[in-house]
Amino acid sequence: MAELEGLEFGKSDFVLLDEVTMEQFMENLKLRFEKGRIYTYIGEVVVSVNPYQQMDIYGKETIDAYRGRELYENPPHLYAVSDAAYKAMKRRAKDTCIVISGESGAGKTEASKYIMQYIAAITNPSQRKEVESVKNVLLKSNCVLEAFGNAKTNRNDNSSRFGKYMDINFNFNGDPTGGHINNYLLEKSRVVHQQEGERNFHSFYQLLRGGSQDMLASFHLVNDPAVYTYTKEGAATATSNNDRSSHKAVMSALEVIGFTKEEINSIYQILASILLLGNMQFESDGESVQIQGLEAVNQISELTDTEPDSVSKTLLYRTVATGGGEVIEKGHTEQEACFGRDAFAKALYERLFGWIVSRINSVIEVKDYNPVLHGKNTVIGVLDIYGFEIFDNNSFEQFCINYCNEKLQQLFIELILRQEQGEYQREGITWQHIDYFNNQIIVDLVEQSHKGIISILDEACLTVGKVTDTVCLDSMDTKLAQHPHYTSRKLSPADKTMDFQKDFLVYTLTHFGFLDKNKDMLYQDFKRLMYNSANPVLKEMWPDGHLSITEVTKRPLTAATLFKNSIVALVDKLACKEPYYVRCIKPNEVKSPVLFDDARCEHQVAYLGLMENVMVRRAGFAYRQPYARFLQRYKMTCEYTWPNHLMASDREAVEAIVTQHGFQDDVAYGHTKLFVRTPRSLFTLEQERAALIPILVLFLQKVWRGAL
Ligand code: AD9
Ligand code: MG
Repeated sequence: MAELEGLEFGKSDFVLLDEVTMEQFMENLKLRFEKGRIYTYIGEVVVSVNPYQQMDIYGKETIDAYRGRELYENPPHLYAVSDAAYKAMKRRAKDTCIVISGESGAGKTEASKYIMQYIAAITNPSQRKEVESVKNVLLKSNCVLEAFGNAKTNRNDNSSRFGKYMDINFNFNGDPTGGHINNYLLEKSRVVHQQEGERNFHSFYQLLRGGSQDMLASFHLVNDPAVYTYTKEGAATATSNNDRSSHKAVMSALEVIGFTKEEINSIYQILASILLLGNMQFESDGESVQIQGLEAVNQISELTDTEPDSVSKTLLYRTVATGGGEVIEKGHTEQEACFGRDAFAKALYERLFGWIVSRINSVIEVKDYNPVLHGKNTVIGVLDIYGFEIFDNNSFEQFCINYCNEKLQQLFIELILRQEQGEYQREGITWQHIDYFNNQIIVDLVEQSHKGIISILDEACLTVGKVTDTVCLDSMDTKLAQHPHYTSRKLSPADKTMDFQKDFLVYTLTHFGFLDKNKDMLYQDFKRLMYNSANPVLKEMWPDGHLSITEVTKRPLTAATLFKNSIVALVDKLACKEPYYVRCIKPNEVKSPVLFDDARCEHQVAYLGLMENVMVRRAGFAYRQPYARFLQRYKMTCEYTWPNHLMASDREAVEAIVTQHGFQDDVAYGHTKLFVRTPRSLFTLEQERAALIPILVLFLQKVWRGAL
């Protein structure tokens, strides 16, 4: 591959290392980071190290330099991979996807934004209005989703607390015509509780600090996050985000996307209701429970367009169906009332977020697409999903997040490694087997029916009576004791060394709070209250509120099962596309632009499977094409194959082309396909083909006109 810069910047592709050892890999990664070269390839995979400083590599000139170019013509960059995914989509009508992975704070969300900006910049050269508006909505949606779905954590000031997969649709011209966003498991527990030093979702601070006095007054709010239970923890926490200016940007983004004034107002009314709910206290006189201070009840009923009586009743009672089919109202204990209030606040936020996503989707949805008229509608998917997380206190969310990462790692292994080896074997090409860690076993540990962790959890949640976290964990200890990747919480911390792959999931199981979060219980009465709201936006968010207590399904799917299903669907969606990968690495824990923490980085390189990736890539062939396809594309570059060959087989004809161009040492001949080791060989052919096309067109025009 071309050495585009001097060696003082290290090797631009890890495939070019003298020896594939961890030592050399790390040396190269570190050298490049220190020289400000944050991107390095492994073949077509981009390895990115978070620079923790603004880099001057995303401007218009850089975009122009990468537009339409081949991967190896420029130094490694996200833009090159974006262009490769775009070209594959446009030239070969292939659906492609760009999967961005890495741990929290490694730079995934920033990368996804640069990728989208690149795609926006290189499309729609004729500036068609409809296309510009689609692009604008796609770009603006990031700002809104970050406000409502991101928060400051101890790992990252702008941490995505939801997973995002965005499909961008293209027409036959290669211009974006629309898109669709899927969101995964918003960490809603953050609405009511944050760890020390962390914040609630940005949206709350933006409203309180950036909302006008009039707006705040009409919502019965004051402009100080320290006043509200739900935002108190993060009130004094410094972040690099400016809440006030972000509020303006979000309001304007909402307008650009097409949210109506009423809708925008409803969004902020819901946020205000949540803040007011959080401050609500209950008191018990031993017999019944009361709400302290009824002012908040009136304010919440005003903000949610519901009756004050219904609000207070819902906060204090629940409807239950007795065994005899009788429906009665049961008063909460003080503890139940607090639980109900928090569950309601979390659900309000989660449904608000879900509604915002579907509202954006309704704007960018591809309308009136006629495949006969417009040709195949192709897609580029961009996946930016939360990375591995290990906190001091890990809970259900970390379990889900880490499970999701294991699934994606499995897909990576499957697509890059297994698929590669399988194909060489099928094609009869000599191939040196490479050992890799197959994490199927970990994925099974989590998701297998009946004996996996999710099944055991669900079983515990569905058991009538009191099953505590301890009982559930004991049951796991019994059922999973023999599993090589299961570590009981009873082991002393010293025994729980973090081996790079195997402990990501089991580690999280040592902590509590699983059952409640998995049950994700919300009294049906809250759903009915919201469904009966006179505000159409709110009502729309709670369609299930029309069910009466006797109609409610007794056994709704648990949070873990719902999450598992959504991740399985995501993996299926990715698996049928041509994947491109960005693997992000976080250089240090202190957000420093100059510090390269060797141990932390090596750890990430190991669990991302990058060494295996290099080995496969070195052993393998970068490009492959069925003989007939290759011939079709390049036959014009060889006198023996143009316009038709007279050889015994396509394979022989392809051999003739390869030999004529002198890269026979760079290829292998499979049963049905030609394998090319380095891209340079194909590039030469592409250039020659491009130079010949205008001549051929002229020639054919003359033939048609009868001039020849
Ligand atoms: V999490 O799993 O959502 O918690 P991400 O998404 O991987 O995480 P993010 O993209 O948010 O991390 O990056 C964290 C911070 O690193 C950003 O807020 C920037 O301050 C910084 N960063 C990341 N990438 C770049 C970059 N290419 N240039 C400059 C960057 N700064
Ligand atoms: Mg992120």
